Amino acid sequence: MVNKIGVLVMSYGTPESLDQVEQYYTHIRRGHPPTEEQLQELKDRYEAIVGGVFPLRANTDSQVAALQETLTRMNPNEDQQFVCYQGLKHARPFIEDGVARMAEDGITEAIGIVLAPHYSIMSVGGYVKRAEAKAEECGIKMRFIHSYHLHPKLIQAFADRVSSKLDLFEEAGAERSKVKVLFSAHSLPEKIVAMGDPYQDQLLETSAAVAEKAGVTLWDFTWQSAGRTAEPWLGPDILDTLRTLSQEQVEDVLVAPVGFVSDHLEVLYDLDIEAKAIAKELDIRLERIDSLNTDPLYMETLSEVILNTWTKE
Ligand code: FEC
Repeated sequence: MVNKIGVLVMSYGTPESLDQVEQYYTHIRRGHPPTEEQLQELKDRYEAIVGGVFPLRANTDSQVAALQETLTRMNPNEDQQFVCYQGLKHARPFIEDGVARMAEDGITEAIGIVLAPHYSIMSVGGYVKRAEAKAEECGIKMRFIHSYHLHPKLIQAFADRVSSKLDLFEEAGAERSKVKVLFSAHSLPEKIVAMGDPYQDQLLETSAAVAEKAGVTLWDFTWQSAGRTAEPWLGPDILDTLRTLSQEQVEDVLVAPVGFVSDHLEVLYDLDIEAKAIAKELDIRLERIDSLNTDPLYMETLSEVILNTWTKE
């Protein structure tokens, strides 16, 4: 008999329509509803990217489907079958819904992975805590992958994207070695540093590995998308970094958001609209690497990490 193993594939989640933005934002703010002004500002950002469509939903669906296909193809053991379930942090199906569905299907053993390569207690840690609690309630034995930020196929996938965008700069007449590559990721509150959180170090390790693979020497790391709260967030923010680069007479910048794996608001708005507008004012040519989405190398990264973790433990 084939043994079915659940794979809880966790991602941030996004609303399904503009009507759901308030509920979604309230969930992100741990039950505190946003003000009218904050809500309108977020709706405006969604409308600006694709006119009220929420690309992260279709992208997560496609990633989970592609992962299922890749895992099935790469799984060497015919006696066990890996079955993917989706669990979102801030929207339906919630992480708890995904675990409950596994239980309904009779799954007793599962593994959890997040569609974000770097660990922070405030990001991946939050996903894992919720999945663990629900799994315990449902009697499912679960193990988790906390990070995979240096997997060679992930590094290769990012490096390929950096190289192909540098080709475009060259074709447009720029000197390849003078293009500044800015690796970026979602900022988090500064307090994580005092907590000894590995998030920042892991991001720098990914950036250095991608730069090396792509033969890039002129690079830096910057934060983006800091939350709109009073507490200090990790900086510098990309908008400030662009201003500094302008003072240093840098004309060509390629941003590589290595903390994200798909097209969504933080990439399509914060980089493609907001950062590009500032770059234009500063006379900087700013381009962005394509997102991984269902890149086969990314799907193989996830599959290998899942299969290796499963057989090792
Ligand atoms: O396209 C979409 O609909 C969703 C895009 C989206 C992704 C994403 C990823 C991460 N976040 C992380 C941390 C925080 C913290 C706060 C926070 C707030 C927001 C808000 C929106 C939002 N995030 Fe997000 N995040 C995305 C979207 N995020 C919208 C609320 C408005 C705003 O501040 O812009 C602050 C919460 C608080 O108020 O306490 C912290 C991290 C990631 C990357 C890892 C992951 O994917 O889990 C870390 C995608």
